[in-house]
Amino acid sequence: SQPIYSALEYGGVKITKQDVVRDDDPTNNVPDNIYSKLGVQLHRRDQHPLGIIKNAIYDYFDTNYSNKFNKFDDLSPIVSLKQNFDDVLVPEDHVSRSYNDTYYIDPQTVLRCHTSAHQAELLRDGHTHFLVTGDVYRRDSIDSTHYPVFHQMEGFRVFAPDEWEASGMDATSFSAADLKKCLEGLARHLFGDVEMRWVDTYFPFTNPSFELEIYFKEKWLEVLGCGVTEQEILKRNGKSNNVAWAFGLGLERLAMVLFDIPDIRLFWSNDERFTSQFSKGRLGVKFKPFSKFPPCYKDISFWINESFTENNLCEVVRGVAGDLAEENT
Ligand code: FA5
Ligand code: MG
Repeated sequence: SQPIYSALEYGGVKITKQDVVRDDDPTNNVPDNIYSKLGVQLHRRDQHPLGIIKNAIYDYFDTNYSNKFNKFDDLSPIVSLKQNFDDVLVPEDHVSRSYNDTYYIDPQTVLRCHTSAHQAELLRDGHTHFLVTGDVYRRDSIDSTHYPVFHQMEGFRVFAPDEWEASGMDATSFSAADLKKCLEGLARHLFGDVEMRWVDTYFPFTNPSFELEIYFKEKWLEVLGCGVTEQEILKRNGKSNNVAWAFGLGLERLAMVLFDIPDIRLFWSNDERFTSQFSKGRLGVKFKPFSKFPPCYKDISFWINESFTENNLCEVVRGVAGDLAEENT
């Protein structure tokens, strides 16, 4: 179903089309087709592959961390520049800040390009274990694994000093080891036995930083970024004496692996041949491809009399269709 422009609501806050798209503002680069994705919230539909995978990840965390992780999936994707970039230490001259890469509503307001935009506020609110799921927006190219609107889940865990002191490791190594163990466990929970590898990378907000790749359809597919949180972020938000880890999962990428979905564009399909293949809580389903063309029904009804035989009808049909006509059902 399409969102109704005038009725977007996040966490009880109403947002109108004018709040997002302003025709007279040259700094606004949010096109209508992107605006129409706001408020759809595929990740909150229990029978959609993104909702199913979100719930499966929740199960993993609830089971392994005795419900300690607080969950947020309704935070507004409209955030300040400060939330999206400054709060997570993205440098002033970083490409991700450009109008070419990010959707700007006005010079101080963007559509979040990652769920990391919510780390600082949640830390300040006193949360030490949290998961944030949401739609994120990037002026990215479109292909089978990239789409300008996709979904991420942020995970964040803060440790108290006694937790790493007992381990005999330094705080950073302890946190990195715990992070990798957590995410490898998650991958096994979702996929069972799967080929995966860690790749070192860079993020402004973590150090060290890693990406996890999974082998899928003869290629390595990047499914998440993560790392040990920069101490500066903890310091600014009242957690100077702690250490933390964070991750950002690409939910479509994980769902593609789990359900064998070959193309990211399918997640937006309202076609019943897609939506009817998934149901709440069912992880074992493998996607069955269908024609790219919309369904098209051409039925003919007619009256018959007692002298009708099936072969009479077949002859009439073959007279028109030739050998293309195959089966009577
Ligand atoms: C980030 O967005 C970081 N905020 C993740 C993070 C969080 C790192 C916390 C450290 C700590 P990245 O741009 O790599 O990182 O995106 C994360 C994941 O989102 C990717 O691994 C991929 O799975 C997914 N992703 C990125 N771009 C797209 C896209 N255009 N379409 C679909 N999925 C995408
Ligand atoms: Mg990446």
